[in-house]
Amino acid sequence: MNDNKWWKSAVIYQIYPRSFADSNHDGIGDLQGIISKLDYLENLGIDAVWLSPVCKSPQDDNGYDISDYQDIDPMFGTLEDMDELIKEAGKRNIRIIMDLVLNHSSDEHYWFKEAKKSRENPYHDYYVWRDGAEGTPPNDMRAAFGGSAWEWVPEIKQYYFHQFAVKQPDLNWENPKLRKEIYTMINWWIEKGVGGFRLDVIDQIAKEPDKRITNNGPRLHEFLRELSKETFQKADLVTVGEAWGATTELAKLYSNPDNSELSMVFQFEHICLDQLEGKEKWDLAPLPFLRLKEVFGRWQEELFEKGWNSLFWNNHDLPRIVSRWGNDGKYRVESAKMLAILLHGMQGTPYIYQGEELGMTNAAYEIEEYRDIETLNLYKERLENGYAKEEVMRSIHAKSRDNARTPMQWNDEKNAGFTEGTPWIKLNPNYKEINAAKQVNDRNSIFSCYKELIRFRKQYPVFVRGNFQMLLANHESIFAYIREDDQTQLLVICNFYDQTVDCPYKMPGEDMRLLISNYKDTDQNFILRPYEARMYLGEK
Ligand code: TEU
Ligand code: CA
Repeated sequence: MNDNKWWKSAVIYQIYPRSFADSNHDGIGDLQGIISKLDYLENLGIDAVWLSPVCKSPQDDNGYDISDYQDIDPMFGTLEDMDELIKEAGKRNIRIIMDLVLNHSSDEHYWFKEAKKSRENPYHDYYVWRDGAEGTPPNDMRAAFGGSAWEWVPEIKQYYFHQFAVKQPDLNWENPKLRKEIYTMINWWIEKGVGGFRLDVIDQIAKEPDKRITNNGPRLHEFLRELSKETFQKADLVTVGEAWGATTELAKLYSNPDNSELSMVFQFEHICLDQLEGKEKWDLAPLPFLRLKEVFGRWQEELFEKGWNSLFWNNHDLPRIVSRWGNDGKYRVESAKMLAILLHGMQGTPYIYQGEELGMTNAAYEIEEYRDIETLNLYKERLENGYAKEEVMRSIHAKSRDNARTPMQWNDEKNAGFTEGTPWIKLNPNYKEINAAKQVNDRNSIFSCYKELIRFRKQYPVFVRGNFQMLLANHESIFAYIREDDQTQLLVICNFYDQTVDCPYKMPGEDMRLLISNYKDTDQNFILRPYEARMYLGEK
């Protein structure tokens, strides 16, 4: 059973290696760069680091296109560097979580190079092939990064299926030989001492393209249970699956406390709210605040004692939260702290994406500065389809994945201390103002707020095991809730907007004390200032 697992009181920090810290001046972050920043992470107090992919890759999708699962890309370092990272992190009680990309590989993987040689090749069946005539793919399914999901290979007169880029052919999980090969590879990483895995688009592995099924295929949970039994269950690991198609019902399967599948999933219901219904993320819609509360409340309540939540605002695919649901101008500091306090009071395992703990913001660049394959394809496609350039740029500024991928802002010196060379992507020019050096020793910084929130989760069991009750569910600007276990009550009250508001919910009892807030003094009359957030704790 999963009841006393370490990852239930853990806070996990995500590193996007190419943008974190560059040790050898080539402008790209690397493993030695990460090692040099372990003290920073130890100071923050996190328990584990999720590393976006560092395996060998042509980097068409920044490492989410792997050509060798058992080697490190030379750009990031060597296997020896990886061993050193695991060891050095371990000394600081930090575990290393690898990113497993199992839905697809790179077309430069040995398996695919073999697979496309002939229909008889032993690796042919590692991928998803269909017959068809040139120019007439099996069906009109589209790939996530634009274009058809089918690519013609003239040598063998077949199409292969790819849900993402052309250079990311989908792996065929129907093939038991492939599955076995994957388990061997995972067990090799477990032997190396990693602390767990994040599983990329795991809900898409059981695709059935003939039925136009991409995620949540009929065999998905069967595959997951086999995967877990053959690998994860052999060690005390954390596993988190990326599942855009997860509902609370499905999440209870994935994160079943019997440990038969995964520890938890990333679900995206709270993330997809600011887009037009039935459209793409680029089709912007204002944040529906009441729905945000409804979504969080439902996930908190439904998974209570039946599964486990992950808690996150950000990752390498998402815009910066302070620019999205906070205020990256006048109230940047207040709103960044408010969003942190709101999320870290909930039940689940919180994830912090690099720079979030500093309140890093979106970057609004000219198109030439973007590097992401998804953004570049989108720009081309929408212009071809007659969209106005200004409109496309507005979408890109709001939603491009590169918003999260600008280099980490360490200090106000050259290139924000990220590299002494030429950075692979332009720095956000606000690094003079927003950087780690300025915040680490400032008790009122966003960094210190995160640090305290991490500490509370270790100190007060109510953070881990308390139930959840939404307060003021229909209030138009306040997000408030109570967490409770047999001994303690935790109360969180947040103003989500830049207007002062009178909070109708007054203190439940005088014995509650203020744990943390984002203003220096607290108003006893419960008038909440712009983005004001308060967290109270009381013994029952
Ligand atoms: O992301 C899955 C995914 O569906 C995203 O591409 C998402 O659709 C997009 O970013 C939002 O529009 C995972 C990885 O996190 C991402 O970085 C990879 O590009 C993708 O899988 C393919 O491996
Ligand atoms: Ca480097």
